[in-house]
Amino acid sequence: MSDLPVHAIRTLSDQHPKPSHIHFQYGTAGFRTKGDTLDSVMFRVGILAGLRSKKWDGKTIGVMVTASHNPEPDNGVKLVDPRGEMLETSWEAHATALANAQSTDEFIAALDTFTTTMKIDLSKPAKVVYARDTRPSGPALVAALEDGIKAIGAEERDAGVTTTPVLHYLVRAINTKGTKEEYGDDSEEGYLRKLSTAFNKLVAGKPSIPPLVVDCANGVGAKLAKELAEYLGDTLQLIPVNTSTTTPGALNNACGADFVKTQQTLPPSLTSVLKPGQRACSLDGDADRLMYYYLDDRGQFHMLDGDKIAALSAAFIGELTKSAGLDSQIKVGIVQTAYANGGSTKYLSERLPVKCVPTGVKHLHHAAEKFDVGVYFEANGHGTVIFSPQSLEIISAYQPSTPAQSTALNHLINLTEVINQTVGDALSDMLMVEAVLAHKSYSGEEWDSLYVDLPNRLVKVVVADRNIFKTEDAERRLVSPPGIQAKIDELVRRYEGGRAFVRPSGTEDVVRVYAEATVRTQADELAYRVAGLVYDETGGHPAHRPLEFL
Ligand code: NG1
Ligand code: ZN
Repeated sequence: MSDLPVHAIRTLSDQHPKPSHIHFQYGTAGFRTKGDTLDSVMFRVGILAGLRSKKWDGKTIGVMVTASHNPEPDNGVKLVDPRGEMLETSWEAHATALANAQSTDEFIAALDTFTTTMKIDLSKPAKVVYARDTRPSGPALVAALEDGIKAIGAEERDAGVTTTPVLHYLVRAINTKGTKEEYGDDSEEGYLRKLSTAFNKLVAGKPSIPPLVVDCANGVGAKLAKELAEYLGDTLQLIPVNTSTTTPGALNNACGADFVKTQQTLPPSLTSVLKPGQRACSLDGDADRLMYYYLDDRGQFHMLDGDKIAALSAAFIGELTKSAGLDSQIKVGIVQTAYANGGSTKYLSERLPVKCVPTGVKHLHHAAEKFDVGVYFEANGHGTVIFSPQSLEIISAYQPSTPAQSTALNHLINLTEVINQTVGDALSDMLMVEAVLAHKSYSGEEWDSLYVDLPNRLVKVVVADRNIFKTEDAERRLVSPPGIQAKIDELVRRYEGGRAFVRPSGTEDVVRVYAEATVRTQADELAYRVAGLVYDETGGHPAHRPLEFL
């Protein structure tokens, strides 16, 4: 076993001192906070990525620099494991501990203990691939990351400015190169070619698809959407809007998937673009979330969120496995969180197995792995479909006995290629949705009518200490602070079709309150009553008492 390259780490670590007053936390979305405080975190993540690669015997580890749907001054970083999936949960605490060592000496001591207890063989090779979104703080943060990668002696590959899902794709493609599980060519072009080829095959022979407006949130999705449009050619015309990636403050501002989901309205920039009946979709700042919507004949806005995407795609996959004659061997299941609309849960659970898990894609992904085909989406549009290795083997070995079965089987195979199975991917999900709509000859309106969403409202409460909030039952009930859940239950009982829950956010220093009810005004009222209750019971910040809608 060789030793840590202490000299290199010390010299470079001194150039990336930790701000003494900040406590960093590797949460559901990695480290995420103001971009100008993250220099030391980036350096240390570079080292950690190298160590993770050594632990995996030199397999490539990914690092993505982004703060997703957050405003421009924020930034963040997350690690990607060798199969393109999120960092194994047990390492989150190690990442947090290393990021919080106060000095270079403390950091080196922590690294020493860490490598010894984790039995990391430092003589192993290490490889790290990294990318960033379009945020102005990105280049400096990447430079700090590169110093970390250098300090641990890892081999680096800069994937430049690209989306989170492309980085996940690259990691999987690099690590499966030359194996029977080869995922695709390890380049952005390889990704675009893989998705567009599968899509073009899926919709071949279908009536022409009307053009699709794509709101790129003024983020990195703009670059990929434009490139994808070239690959798709006439098969699907994309109309990218909100593509101003260099305009200060434009990123995720009054546009993008998070704006659409939380405001439940059209981005103002699309008012003059979108015609009645036309579909549009919004990506978030790193293009891993997707929201669809359309305006009806009266110009009224209708949102097609992650739950609607899950319902549409699960039904289609179910139909294909049936037509292919594979329905007895391949079962489709759905994974949701408590934020899934009650309308969707009712509709889906009458048809398929549905599992509810705590918020955070890692929980959804792991639960989805237990199904032959696991369809998982958060209501906010983050999700994907994963096929188990056994299902993929069944599909590839299957001998169809009729032409109809053969056609369905080919569609199923192409679907596995169009879907980015490593992680939620807005552009890949968009192609999946468009393929299903084309197959079913659905307009936005027909898709929307699968089930009716219950009116709902999401509110934030700024409290003195969100860490006192503890939940159970997949976050649907509060166990701490004691007594509040009973009061919430009491409130919920007064509203027809009422449901509400409270949980601490994993990405912001707030507590979130969700409520739904049969009638819009009641959903709003319930949300603000519960928020007021949480505030009053736990000493919320005086400036933030949630009274706006009462
Ligand atoms: P928090 O801040 O823990 O609610 C938010 C989203 C999650 C997930 C993460 C990661 C909601 C209500 N919450 O988590 O679903 O996407 O961000 O980005 O949408
Ligand atoms: Zn995102």
